[in-house]
Amino acid sequence: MDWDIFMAPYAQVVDELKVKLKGMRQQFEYERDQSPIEFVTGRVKPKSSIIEKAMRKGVNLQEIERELQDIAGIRVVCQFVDDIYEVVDMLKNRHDFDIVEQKDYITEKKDSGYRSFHVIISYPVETIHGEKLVQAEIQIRTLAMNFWATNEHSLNYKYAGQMPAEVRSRLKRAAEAAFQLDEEMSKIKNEIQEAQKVFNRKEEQDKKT
Ligand code: 0O2
Repeated sequence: MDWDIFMAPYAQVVDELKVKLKGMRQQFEYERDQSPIEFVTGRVKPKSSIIEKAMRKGVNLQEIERELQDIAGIRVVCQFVDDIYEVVDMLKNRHDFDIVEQKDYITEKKDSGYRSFHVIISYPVETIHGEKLVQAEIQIRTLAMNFWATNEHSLNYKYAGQMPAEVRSRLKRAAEAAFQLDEEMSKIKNEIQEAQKVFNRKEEQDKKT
């Protein structure tokens, strides 16, 4: 299999989705002075990770496209837990892709302590051979969930699946602390948003003068 040819549509999907979701963020800022989307990132899964995941799941090369749903990955990071569900609803209302599956790891966190909302989509991408349906995974999470997941991901990599029990249990406690932070912030969401609106307007004024 020619890897570059195989990966090209995935890279295009990541680029297109980043533009579209960043556009949503921008539109919210113009219309509401604030957005449920804090920032958007995207990546194409590296070849070594694709092969490692395929082997772990017992998937052969011909089945990769169907079985690995996160070769194209987009991450939408929000300030508040409510914002996650607002973003999910907006994704459901779009007509430029279909939702294949959704996984709510917020109401049902993973054993590791991981929280996030995953939406798997089927995205029609134009290639030089015509339209191709490509799966992509959109992970939607709060800043606190993202902080935790990024740190846990690094530790998982460091310990290559052999994480000491003490580190694992600290991570579980940290996941709960991060979630408590989300809950506390949610309680003062309105106040925070009012303050941010005032601040944003001041910045806009400063830019004009
Ligand atoms: P990377 O490096 O982020 O690409 P699985 O069989 O659980 O590995 P599956 O069934 O494809 O994966 O779907 P799932 O559970 O929705 O997980 C897919 C992705 O979610 C992972 O991709 C991670 O990005 C993220 N994720 C899931 N569980 C955890 C977790 O416990 N900790 C962290 N930090 N991230 C998690 P990859 O391929 O594992 O990694």
